[in-house]
Amino acid sequence: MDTPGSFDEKEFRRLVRRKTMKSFFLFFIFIALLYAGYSWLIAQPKDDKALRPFRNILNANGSVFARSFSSDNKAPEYSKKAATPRVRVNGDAGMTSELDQAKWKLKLVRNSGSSLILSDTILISLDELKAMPKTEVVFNFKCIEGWSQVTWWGGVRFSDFAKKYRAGTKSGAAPDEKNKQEDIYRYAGLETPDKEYYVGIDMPSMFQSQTILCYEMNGKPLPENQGAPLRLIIPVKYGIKHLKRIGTIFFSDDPPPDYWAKRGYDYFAGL
Ligand SMILES: Nc1nc2c(c(=O)[nH]1)N[C@H]1C(S)=C(S)[C@@H](COP(=O)(O)O)O[C@H]1N2
Ligand SMILES: [Mo]
Repeated sequence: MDTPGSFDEKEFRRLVRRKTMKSFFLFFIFIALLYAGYSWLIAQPKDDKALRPFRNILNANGSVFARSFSSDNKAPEYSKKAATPRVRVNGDAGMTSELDQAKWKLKLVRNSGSSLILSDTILISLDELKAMPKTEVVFNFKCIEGWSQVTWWGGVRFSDFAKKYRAGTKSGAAPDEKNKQEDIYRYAGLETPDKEYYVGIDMPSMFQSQTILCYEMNGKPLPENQGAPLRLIIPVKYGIKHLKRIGTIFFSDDPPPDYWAKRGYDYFAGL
């Protein structure tokens, strides 16, 4: 710098000024774009509590996962010894009203198979379900709140149940490998007896071999706060879908209303 002529201070200042102006200009454009984008976003209508662009992203993710879902894929299973003896109790929506456990029966709304009668509802007792083959599953139960625990459940495999009671098809035929794809409803809906908690679940997940209508936990009758007399255990889904205290099961080609999806969460909620 002490060599005369090697440093033109004027030129240097001009350069610095130009760069500074450019940076400021870009900075303001950036802020303006950010502001415009944010204003646009928060002005969007909401779809079940989630802003529409976010809901669209959730649904797009959901359909990608639904398409790549295979009923042959299993959630990892653990040994019974790995199951925690103290199972967390979480969520009591639809569980606060009185329920006479002895009088309880499962309401199954199915298609009669006749075009004259749209649906017939049958009542199924817990004893009838217990008389069916029992399936047990030990898996890592995950809640969207961020906790998880290895838990052990027992009950009737949903696919066995659907076959026996000819549920989930439009023709009223027992669902098995021979069904035509169009004959199987796209969704199952489950709700508590008081209808305060309800979930909608895609049928491939319902028919997955680890999905059970559950009446046992840790080899003992299901405690009331864990959903007695009957709850859903569906290891391919997050906790929100494991509805406790099932009152009614029905089927539909449209997605049934879902308690947490209405409150802004992902409908598919797969793991
Ligand atoms: N009826 C009913 N079922 C429910 C809920 C609820 O609030 N009501 N909460 C869900 C949520 S968010 C979780 S994580 C699990 C918790 O099951 P647990 O209490 O057996 O741990 O239940 C699910 N099933
Ligand atoms: Mo949860």
